[in-house]
Amino acid sequence: MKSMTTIVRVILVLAFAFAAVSCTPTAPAEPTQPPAPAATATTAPKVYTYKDMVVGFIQTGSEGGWRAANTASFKETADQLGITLKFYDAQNKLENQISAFRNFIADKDVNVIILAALETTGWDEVLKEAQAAGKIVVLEDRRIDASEDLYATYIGSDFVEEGRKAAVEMCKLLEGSEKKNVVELVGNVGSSAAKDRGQGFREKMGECGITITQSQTGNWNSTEGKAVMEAWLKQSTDIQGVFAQNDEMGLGAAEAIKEAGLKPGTDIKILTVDATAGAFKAMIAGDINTVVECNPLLAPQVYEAALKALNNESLPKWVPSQEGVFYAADAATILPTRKY
Ligand code: GYE
Repeated sequence: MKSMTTIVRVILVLAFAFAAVSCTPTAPAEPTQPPAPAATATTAPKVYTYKDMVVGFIQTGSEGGWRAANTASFKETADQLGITLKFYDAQNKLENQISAFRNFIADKDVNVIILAALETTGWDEVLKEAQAAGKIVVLEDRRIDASEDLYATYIGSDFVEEGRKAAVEMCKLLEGSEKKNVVELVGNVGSSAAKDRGQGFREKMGECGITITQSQTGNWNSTEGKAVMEAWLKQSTDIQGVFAQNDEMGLGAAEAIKEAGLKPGTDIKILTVDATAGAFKAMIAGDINTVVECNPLLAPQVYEAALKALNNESLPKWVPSQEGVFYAADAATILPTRKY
């Protein structure tokens, strides 16, 4: 009997031992770490090239030689770089520029909008819409009164400096003159070019006693420039100089001076801004005395800035153009070297 009891005891011990092994929850093994995720290649941001650029370009219009050269610069450079250019001519109407801006915002293909603004104001809403739509905006030629964080950068001239240069050069032209009455032909009055050139001229004209006796817009064109000058000459011929804010208005003024029986460039000095071929030819003819340069060939700089913005590279908020001054004595030599 004893041995039976022993056997039963052994069996029971063995059974329990077995159960212990199978039920006692083994201390959970170290939780197995989930497999390290495969090293996910971080998705590198796309690097844009010029061929990825689809540009909506809103031009002011086609008011003269400077504008024609500016437009040609954008079309030719786009072809050279393989950029898709959607060009819009606003025909000098601000409402056309605003609607074109919205059309380019709605155009899913357009990733860059370039604007040559007719006026400095009225842009905040469309700029915010463009930003919300993820479109890069670059200003060319004309600056605007809007927050800098609403556009990538502005590529264009320092028009105030152009005005200062104009006054300094007019002082040279009128040196020794008993009177220094100057009349000013202004571009379209809401534009940065007109506002800033006028400001710069007024900053420096006092250095030699220039007085601006008349100031009126000729809207950048020779027809209106001539008509305004004709009206002034009917009032008084006591005018020693003309400050024309662009070449076309200066050429119109020269015509009016001739028709009044006076000699432009001699009886009345003429200074213009832009330095297009027409101004060089007028300097060679003796009708215009001095020209302050304003560079229209901006497309390479603008497209380069737009590409940097597409690739999230930092940009200054303004890239000023480099420009000079040209004199009648040098015009014949320089004209053959000019691109516009
Ligand atoms: O001087 C004039 C054109 O914005 C700098 O616009 C440009 C001006 C230029 O109509 O000829």
